[in-house]
Amino acid sequence: MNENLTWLDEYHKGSRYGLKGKIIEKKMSPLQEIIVLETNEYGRALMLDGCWMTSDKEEKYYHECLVHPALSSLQEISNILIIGGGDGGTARECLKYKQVENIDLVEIDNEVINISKKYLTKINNKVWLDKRLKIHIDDGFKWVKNMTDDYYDVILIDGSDPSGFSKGVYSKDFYKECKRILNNKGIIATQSESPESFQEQHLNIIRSIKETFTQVQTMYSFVPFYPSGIWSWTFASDNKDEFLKGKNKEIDLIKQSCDIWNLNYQSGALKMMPNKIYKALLEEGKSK
Ligand code: SPD
Repeated sequence: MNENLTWLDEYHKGSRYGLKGKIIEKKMSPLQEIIVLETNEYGRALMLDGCWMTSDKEEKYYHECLVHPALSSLQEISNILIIGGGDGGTARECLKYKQVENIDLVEIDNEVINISKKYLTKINNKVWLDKRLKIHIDDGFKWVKNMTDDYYDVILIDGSDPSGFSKGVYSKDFYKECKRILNNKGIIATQSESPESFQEQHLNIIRSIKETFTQVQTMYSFVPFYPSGIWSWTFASDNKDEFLKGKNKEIDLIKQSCDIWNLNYQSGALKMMPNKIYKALLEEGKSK
């Protein structure tokens, strides 16, 4: 590929994060602009409303870190809820666990699913054929509000940055509903933005989750082309015994299948909270 190459950038607070390639899809859905870029170095990359979501090359840094700390924790996992995740990467990682019986993937934008099915086949190959995966085109907050108590073992929030229609799934009211529909051993995992380029959003997510659950931990790692590169995932539960301790029986096979995640990586990443974030949270704790 060497013709018609163009730079496509995410602009964020006076910086820009770009990839060079060829635009192979660009359309407006009723909710947002969707672009797929074909690149030499990063493979195919998905941008929603000017923000990078995923690419063939770096997606495992993100999806493995969102999914495996939570799923590898629990001895039994049958029912999973994914909010967002229309590119299929999060579902792919969950489906690796043979004991998983049902995944409800609730994506607000049908076009993201259609375009991901057509172009992001390296990320989601075969995922859509797995009968355990049920796709629901719906608003995540509405879905959670209408769900019966104690239903899910794991809830994974794989949304865009918290603004516009995504904002609701990062709110305290939303986390309260998640707690209600998780069973008593259940774990919630959410992408929790960057401690550097989205510091306020990052702190707000952790604060709201800490007000809702007794066990909360944040893991830090890299997603190379997201603003500033450093990213985070926050995990929470009311079950101390099976929280981030790697008790799932399928863990050895899962480790072999991963490019990024393993329990060592996880335990290092769980100790990476930048001191300014640690101090900000500590000060708030003291003032309560
Ligand atoms: N700034 C980008 C945040 C995007 C988080 N979700 C990415 C979706 C990948 N499945």
